[in-house]
Amino acid sequence: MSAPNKSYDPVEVEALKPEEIERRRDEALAAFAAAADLDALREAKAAHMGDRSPLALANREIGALPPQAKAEAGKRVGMARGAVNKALAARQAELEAERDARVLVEEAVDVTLPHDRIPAGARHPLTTLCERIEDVFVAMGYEVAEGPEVEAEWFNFDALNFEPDHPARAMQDTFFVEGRQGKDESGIVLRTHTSPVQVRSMLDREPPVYVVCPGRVYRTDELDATHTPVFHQVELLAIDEGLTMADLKGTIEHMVRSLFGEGLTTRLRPNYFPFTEPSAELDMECYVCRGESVGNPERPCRTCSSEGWIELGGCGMVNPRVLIAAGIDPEKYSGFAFGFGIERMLMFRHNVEDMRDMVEGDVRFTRPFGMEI
Ligand code: FA5
Repeated sequence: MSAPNKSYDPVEVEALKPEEIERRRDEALAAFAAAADLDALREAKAAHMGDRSPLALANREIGALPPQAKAEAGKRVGMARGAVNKALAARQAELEAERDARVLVEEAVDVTLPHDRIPAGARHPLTTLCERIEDVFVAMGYEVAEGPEVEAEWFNFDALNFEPDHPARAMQDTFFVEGRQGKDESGIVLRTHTSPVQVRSMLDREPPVYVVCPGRVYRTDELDATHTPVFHQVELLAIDEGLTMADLKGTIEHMVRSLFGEGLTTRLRPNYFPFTEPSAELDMECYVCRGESVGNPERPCRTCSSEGWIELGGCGMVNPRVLIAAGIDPEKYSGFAFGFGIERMLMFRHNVEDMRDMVEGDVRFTRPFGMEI
């Protein structure tokens, strides 16, 4: 700001000359008119109306004028600033109206369109059931173990004590990826059960071994209501000193009660598997009728077909020959194993009548099970 000056004529101060004020005013008006959007207008406002703008600086010069000159200079600068302010407000309103109109067009939402055209997926109940089963065993101190789906014939059959001419080795039961090249060579198969993971787990660890092995398995079965060529099993293996069938039964009973309800019992029926001795088929008490439908035509039970028992899977004490193949001393250690199908369990747990529904990948099947995690 210039020093006060009594003989000072405002017209002589460069910044206050009428033509200079007019020029600054016109520059501001042109800048506002040229601003294409609100951001550009904000910049033009700072340049032409801000504290350091020419008209603001000219306004400050007025203070240094002699009193008689102040009024005239003040009027001139005031009118110019008033015009600039008005133009700014008008342009601001214009640009805001333009923006609002554009947003209405660009961000228009057609509320009549069908919503969720890409339906949200859902986790497959086979996956969530598998995870629940794993959780039961992890809580008991078991470790989750996995193995390859394309498996050496040795792990799938030989190490599990299947004789070379066992019918399961035939092409009509097993998908062969590569046949046996020589007499002592192992072929390659799509694993027909999760039991090869037993052998892998024993070879990978020192006893005691407590593993739960979930996984996909393959058989040359036709797809029908109760069979699929690709299905899931969970395998259980415990190797320790002094384990007996009682430990096996107690462990499975704990699983059954955790998944289906307190107080349920299990029963063993003799069976044969080459890799367990003795072997058994394990049934659980029907969790729906708890046996009350047996011999009671008034109260039939769909879940167990009024038999009172539901078949769960195969089990037994690990055959000493399998322990030897996996490098474990059968004199010191014993073990039990159990394997069952997850599709079958899902069927009786949720009244799914047709296994084909599980493999079709239709979200209308999976969605009612919810987004369980
Ligand atoms: C076995 O696979 C043995 N490895 C189980 C085992 C493990 C026995 C450990 C002893 C010790 P099995 O062939 O019975 O057993 O099959 C087990 C389960 O797989 C059956 O109970 C059934 O639930 C399921 N399963 C078999 N074939 C199919 C199929 N085609 N589709 C769906 N589930 C099947």
